[in-house]
Amino acid sequence: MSNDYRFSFGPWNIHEGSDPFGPVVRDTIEFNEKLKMYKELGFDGVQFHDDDAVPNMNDLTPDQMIKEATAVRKKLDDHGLVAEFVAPRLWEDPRTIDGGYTSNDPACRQYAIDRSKRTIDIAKAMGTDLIVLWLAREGTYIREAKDSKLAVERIVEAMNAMLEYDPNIQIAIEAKPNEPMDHTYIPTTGHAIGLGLLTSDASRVGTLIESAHALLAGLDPSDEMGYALAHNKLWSVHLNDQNGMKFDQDKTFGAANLRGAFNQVRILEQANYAETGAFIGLDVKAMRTQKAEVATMHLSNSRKIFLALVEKVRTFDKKLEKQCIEARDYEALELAILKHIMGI
Ligand code: XUL
Ligand code: MN
Repeated sequence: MSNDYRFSFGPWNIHEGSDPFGPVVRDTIEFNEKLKMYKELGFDGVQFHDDDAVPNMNDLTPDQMIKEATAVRKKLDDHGLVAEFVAPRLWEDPRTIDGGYTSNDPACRQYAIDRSKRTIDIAKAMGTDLIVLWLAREGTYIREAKDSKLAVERIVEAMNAMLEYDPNIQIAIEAKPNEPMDHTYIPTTGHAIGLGLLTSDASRVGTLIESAHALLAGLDPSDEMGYALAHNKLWSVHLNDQNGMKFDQDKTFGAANLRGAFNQVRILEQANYAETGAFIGLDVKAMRTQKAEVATMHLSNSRKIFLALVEKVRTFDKKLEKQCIEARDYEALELAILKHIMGI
């Protein structure tokens, strides 16, 4: 039963270990080498930023860029892999220092929209219609720097340009409340779904929910997922974990809060997420201390924990659950859940 889930991750999830306070601690693994690891680790889908697929995309003509993306698709085919989504990387270019779609500079806003159209070209060439928007710098360090109403309107304008550019693409917003910004304009799932309603085609705007991002917003990831599922708008997930309100940690799924992880799996199971064909993406990061030869364990471990929790969810005594709920005895239900997760 449990093999009905399909798993994905991005090349950035195999990482050299640098952080804001220190340099790399592991050698770079070439993209082609990473591709060989996917199946071995139990993964079928590859998540991309546009320049993960075509690193020099800003220097290429549209035709050259599409040619390179098509070659990447061929490599994926050779490994039995598929591209799950492509996301415009709008936070590294000098023109996106103060955001892309919400920059105060019209030339920078135009760059962000043009770049997003190139992302769509790459996605099409790689055989996917799913575009993920992590609105990294669409926010402020100080409130007075931008107009928050206008900023939302500008994000909508950019999304409309994308939706009009290709009639088949679907945009999944990956909400995150902070980092790198003090505050972002689309911090939660509710904001993302509301934003979709302002666009020219709300039916093509959904969400990708990341566990750590929900936790950084002070919210429960499983309830965020339930909210999106109620709208039929959970189109991907970035499962991981987060130990309290600090920098985005991207820890192994379940490593900080196993019960929280159980509840994320539970809501996905209850909503038959696997049947939608959407992937279980794992946006996890190896600890900096990890030696090169074991620097992919966070990925296979997260997958193993997910599948173990699927079994836990499926084997929980539903009769007991019903009885406890009917009797409003949530203490008994809580103990039963904890004992079941602990295997005692
Ligand atoms: C940022 C984050 C990104 C997105 C992809 O916190 O999670 O890696 O998942 O752009
Ligand atoms: Mn993510």
